[in-house]
Amino acid sequence: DLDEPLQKTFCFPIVKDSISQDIDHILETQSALAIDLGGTNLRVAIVSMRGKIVKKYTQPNPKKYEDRMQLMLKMCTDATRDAVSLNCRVLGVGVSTGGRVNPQEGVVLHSTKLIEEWSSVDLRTPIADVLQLPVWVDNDGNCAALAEKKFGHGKGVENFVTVITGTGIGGGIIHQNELVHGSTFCAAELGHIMVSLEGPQCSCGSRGCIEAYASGMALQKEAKRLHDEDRLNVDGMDMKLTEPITAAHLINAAKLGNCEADAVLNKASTALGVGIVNMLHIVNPSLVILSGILASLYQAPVQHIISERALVSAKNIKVVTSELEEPALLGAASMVLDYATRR
Ligand code: ADP
Ligand code: BMX
Ligand code: MG
Ligand code: CA
Ligand code: ZN
Repeated sequence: DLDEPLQKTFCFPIVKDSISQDIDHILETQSALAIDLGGTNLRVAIVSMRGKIVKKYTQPNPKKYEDRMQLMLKMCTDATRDAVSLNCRVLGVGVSTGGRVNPQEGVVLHSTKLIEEWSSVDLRTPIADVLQLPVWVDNDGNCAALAEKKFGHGKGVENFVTVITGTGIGGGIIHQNELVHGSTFCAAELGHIMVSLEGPQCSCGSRGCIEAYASGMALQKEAKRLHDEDRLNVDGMDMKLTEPITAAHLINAAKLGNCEADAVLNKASTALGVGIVNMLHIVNPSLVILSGILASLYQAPVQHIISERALVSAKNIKVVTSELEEPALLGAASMVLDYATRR
């Protein structure tokens, strides 16, 4: 066996290997705490520098401000405790949330009915006080865009748009490598692009928004309506009476030949497709990334509607489905990882 100094002198590959192991170690251990507050779920995760979710905690997002803050802080302190035993050094906290967010202040300015009691909420101060860590906050769709840019299909893409389907529809715009926030932090609220003058009521108070046609909640509403009228169930559909009706039932029914369910999905995809054509004509991205639970359902129809209804110069824009497990959470983490490691 060579002793250490000799190894360094004669066996360069071994030395190089140990350096890359050190870098590996840093990339594995330096991590962020990520929080995502959505219309249905509250998630917290420990995320490594490489974008790996080391551990994730999910709870229903409480309806009341006090309960929500309390649960969020409890989940965070539990996660920081677990981080120690998982050998993760937490550098800071990144928060993704529905609503208009001022990222400079770390404040949620305003929310739709999707998250109640969630306007004029300072998130930075209480989280920083409890955890004694720096805190970054942005809108969930914007976070999803950051995640695509750092870890996903948006890597190296200068101009792209992302649309994320959950309870609602979130959006993020990367223009010349930067997020677009707008003059009052209301840019990229892509769920509220309107595609009809009448159209279904949206949780924002308006109507005809793509969120009111194509979100998880919109499909769930339609599924419930068909179910109540006894028109959802078809042969081969195994539905327990106790389980709550979701968008999944509607999709399943359509697959098994339920024409009405199929018509609802068609309308939803068309509304989303037309909404995305509008986005193409405003920001002219080179790529559209769909994420969230319904992304794969919408990818092909949206691509088709673009080919039919976009201006010639925007017809060939590609629509892809995200490969990221949790874009909003990963984007929240990326705000920490990018700032905390900046020299
Ligand atoms: P949020 O960020 O809004 O809290 P999530 O991204 O966690 O939401 O997604 C929750 C939404 O997805 C709910 O509207 C729920 O009904 C819907 N959903 C859950 N499971 C499925 C599924 N298997 N197929 C389609 N929709 C689903
Ligand atoms: C709503 C709106 C958006 C958000 C989107 C997706 C609020 C509280 N939310 O359109 O800001 O990006 O929902 O949210 O105003 P999710 O609940 O589907 O993740
Ligand atoms: Mg969400
Ligand atoms: Ca947004
Ligand atoms: Zn709306």
